[in-house]
Amino acid sequence: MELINKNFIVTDSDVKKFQKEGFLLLKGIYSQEFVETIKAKIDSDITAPSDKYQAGFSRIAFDLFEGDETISSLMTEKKFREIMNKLSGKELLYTQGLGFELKKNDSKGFPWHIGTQSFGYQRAEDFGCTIWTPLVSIDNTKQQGGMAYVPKSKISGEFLYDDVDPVVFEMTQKKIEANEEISLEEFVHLRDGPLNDEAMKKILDFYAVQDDFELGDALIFDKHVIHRSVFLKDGEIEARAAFVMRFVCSESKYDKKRALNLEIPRKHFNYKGPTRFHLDVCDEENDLIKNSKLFKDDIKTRTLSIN
Ligand SMILES: O=C(O)CCC(=O)C(=O)O
Ligand SMILES: [Fe+2]
Repeated sequence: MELINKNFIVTDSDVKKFQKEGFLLLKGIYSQEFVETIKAKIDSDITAPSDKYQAGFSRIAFDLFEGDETISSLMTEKKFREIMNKLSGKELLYTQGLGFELKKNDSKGFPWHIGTQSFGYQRAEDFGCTIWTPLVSIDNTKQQGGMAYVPKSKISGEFLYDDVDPVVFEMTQKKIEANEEISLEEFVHLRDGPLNDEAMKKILDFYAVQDDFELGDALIFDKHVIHRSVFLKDGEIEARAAFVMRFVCSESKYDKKRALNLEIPRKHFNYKGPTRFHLDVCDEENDLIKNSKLFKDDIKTRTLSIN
């Protein structure tokens, strides 16, 4: 099967744009066959969310398509590796596949956020990025249902990894230890508020970009890009699923404290997280993520080396 379209190219100005803004529309990157294959497979793998944070979706999945042949073929395809290497300027490591589904007229998806969960096992300074692929076409003049994202040259989400996330979890832990009253709603507000309280939301909405997508198009965005789901309005399309792949720089190291932080609210409020990946991927602070026991059988496939 042809996975990447033969005609797809990354220009030097694409690279510049991606480096500056943190995201890039990959117009027609995938073959129709690839998209159809993923679309058919994803349907049986995504399920109703368990976690408060994923409740905005009708169905989700983390750690999707482990060992899947189509994904392995994509990761080992020369052209795909060259594209990823050229855009990021780095050797990348494929970490996780995810699925998110919005049901029309119903699912809110995620408000403005960064990858607190998906990049929450990696040091703040290490590079990470996502390829987001919608499995229906997205028309912003009609039903919408895509994503909105803010150029990091305007507002970067770096301060959330560096400052806000660590203190929100620390503050929650301290309140719990001091037996102070903290409700789940309050925690959710501490986590979502910095990007979604009134003035910040207004600023982000003002600078937001929303692309249209045809089948075969995808969006690459790095972990500093602040983004949100866009509501799927009434219309012909019943639901919008998206397939998501996460990548980290192959020299990334484990941030154990950040990973364990994610468990603080889950333990206290007694709800289940969507994945154990951040807990199982490494054991010790600063372990190289590429040496993970989770990757021991397929590290060559996951490492997008171009040599
Ligand atoms: O598909 C969506 O609406 C959200 C996806 C997202 O936030 C992500 O891939 O990081
Ligand atoms: Fe996200």
